[in-house]
Amino acid sequence: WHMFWETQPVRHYKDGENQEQMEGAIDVPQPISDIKQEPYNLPSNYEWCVCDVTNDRIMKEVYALLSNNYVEDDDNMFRFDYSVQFLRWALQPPGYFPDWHIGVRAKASKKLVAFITGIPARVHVRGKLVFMAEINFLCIHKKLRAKRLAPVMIKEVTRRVHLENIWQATYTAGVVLPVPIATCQYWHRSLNPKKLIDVGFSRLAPRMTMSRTVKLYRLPKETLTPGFRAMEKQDVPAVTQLLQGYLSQFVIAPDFSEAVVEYLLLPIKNVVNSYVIENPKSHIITDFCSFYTLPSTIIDSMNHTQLKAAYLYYNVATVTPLVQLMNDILIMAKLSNYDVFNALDIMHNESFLKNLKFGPGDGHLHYYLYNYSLSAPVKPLELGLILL
Ligand code: YNC
Ligand code: MG
Repeated sequence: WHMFWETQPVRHYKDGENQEQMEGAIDVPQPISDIKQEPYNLPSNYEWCVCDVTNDRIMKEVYALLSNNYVEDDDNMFRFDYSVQFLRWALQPPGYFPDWHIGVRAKASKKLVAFITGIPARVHVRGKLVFMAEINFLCIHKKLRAKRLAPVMIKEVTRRVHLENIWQATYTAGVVLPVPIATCQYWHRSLNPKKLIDVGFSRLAPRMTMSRTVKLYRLPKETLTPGFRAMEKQDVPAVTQLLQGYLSQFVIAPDFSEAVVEYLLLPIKNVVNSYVIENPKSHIITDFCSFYTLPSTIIDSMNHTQLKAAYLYYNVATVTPLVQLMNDILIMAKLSNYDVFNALDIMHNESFLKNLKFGPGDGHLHYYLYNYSLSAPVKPLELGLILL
């Protein structure tokens, strides 16, 4: 029973699986003038604020909230440690709305106790272009949990999205809510097996010694594909073309303009790494791959405080075999001292995961749409969208 979600324009379990579903918006847009003009009411000791992500002092508060209270794994051993730089990058794409970065403060102390964000995105859904909000970083301080604050925050971000005449949203979560459009799994590729075993992220396989394990995951000292190099600004048109061509085959995929590609995919140290293959003779850009940096805090460890993780982001292989491209990106991550490389089983990732010694993780990532019903659920390999 979902007291809040029952009231929202999302698919519900009672809708019935056998019954054929319509595809498209669940509720029609309202006239903007009918949208509530004032924010929703918070419990009387709390107040709304806008978190200006360009402000260092405010970003320190956001970082403190998230690094202590955001997503943990099921065993509470690791917690996401999004950096300030990363949050700035994730929250200011072209056309972003500053007032979709919403905080809640205690009235008396002004302490930041909760956060939720939205950014605008154009997403293709089975060939239709839909303007959406991507909702992320919903976080409530551990001491304020289970007080029904989350529904108020979700309603408030929804109100602000509606005021921009946007009626659909997408989000991912580790928890099951009504109703996932797809359920994916993370796979992990050890780069620094000794540390991963030391901190309890992975275990020594039966009948394996540490030295055999280290050898198993060893990677070459340099990339193998001729013409592999970091993406540069001049590559933006070619990379945009590659992505548009490749992503059009998926049921759900972002609509990438050159402006968005330049913003999201040009390398930023410790935030996003992107590479192209430039054919040494023709100088044509034939392939592209990228990852983002999201460390986790190791909650109770003696020797280590942080796990340095790379997450596979967008890739396009047109000439180089995908498995070879992915081997090169693993090599780059290893050379940059990452401990682990993570990838979802979306797009064509299944084709290389086992080959490149990724192992399945526990825990799932569920994808959702708000106010949009699909006529059929989507398989992970039909997903072309990655949220940060
Ligand atoms: C969640 N992750 O089911 P019912 S992911 C959505 N996403 O409602 P309370 C969630 N809803 O079931 P707490 C949710 N988790 O009664 C819980 N809920 O209908 C629902 N964790 O509220 C839940 N971050 O305030 C229930 O719960 C209701 O105090 C209960 O707060 C929840 O960013 C939370 O995992 C998650 O900080 C904030 O546990 C808290 O427990 C926390 O009593 C650690 O809430 C961090 C964490 C979530 C990461 C994410 C995506 C969020 C999507 C939100 C939905 C967006 C909808 C679209 C809006 C725009 C629409 C347009 C147009
Ligand atoms: Mg609460």
